[in-house]
Amino acid sequence: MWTKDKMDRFADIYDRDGVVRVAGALGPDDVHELTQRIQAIIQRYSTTAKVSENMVVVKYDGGAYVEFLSRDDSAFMERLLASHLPRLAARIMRVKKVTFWRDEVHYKESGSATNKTPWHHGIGSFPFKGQQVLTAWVPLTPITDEDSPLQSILGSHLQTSARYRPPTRTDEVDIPGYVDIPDFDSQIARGELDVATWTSSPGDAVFFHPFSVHGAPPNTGRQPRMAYVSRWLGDDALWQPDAFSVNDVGAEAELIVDGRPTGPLFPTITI
Ligand SMILES: O=C(O)CCC(=O)C(=O)O
Repeated sequence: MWTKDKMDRFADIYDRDGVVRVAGALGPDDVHELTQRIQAIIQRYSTTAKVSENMVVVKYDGGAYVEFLSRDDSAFMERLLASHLPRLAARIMRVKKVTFWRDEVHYKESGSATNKTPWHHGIGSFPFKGQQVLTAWVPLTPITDEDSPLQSILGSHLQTSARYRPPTRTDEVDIPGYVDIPDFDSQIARGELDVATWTSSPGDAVFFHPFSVHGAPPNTGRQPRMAYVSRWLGDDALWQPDAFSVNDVGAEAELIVDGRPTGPLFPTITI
């Protein structure tokens, strides 16, 4: 489907911008099946709840996250592994193999003024640290300017000397190497930064670097917005959690060997 030249072009754009869109990374059948399954989960829970051993629904005012779908539901894992996503992830990071880490859904209700995603980068909260922790953000609903499109600050992945404190962490914890998140909105308003707004079709994938700063405006549109996110580890990604890292109880302790997750829930795909 994608020639080697085309894949190399995706990797070149990624190296330059820290983010690249690949149209049609998931086919219509995958989009349909994932959408049905995710909608069923979201409708079943009106409050934050544990769905199964690892899977959780976290509800907030204006939306929900569903985390660790593939850990407990093989239908998600099978679709993911059979899709183009792992191979695209490897090509974009220019590595020979990728290890699947986790997946999640970012669901935003329609007609909201408040359910934005603030500017942040992933590395600030990932327990795996390294340059090769790639995110594939795949909308399952059509994304216009009103439907909370993902936005990326182009080239921001080149700033790797400091990690930004996650926007959810307003507590007093201080960790060396972390700084407060800059006022990107003011910098953008002054024309100092280039921002890409990823309006897209269901099944398109936006791949982005762990240091790439991204966010999304609220979903002011008429339909709920659903994005399916999977995260992929390249060679240099190692388990180094700190006090800002998101919880990943399922990957901890005995599943981590030499800094890498092991076992069937963390398959490695070699290209
Ligand atoms: O979908 C969104 O609004 C945010 C996604 C995100 O922050 C991520 O996948 O890291």
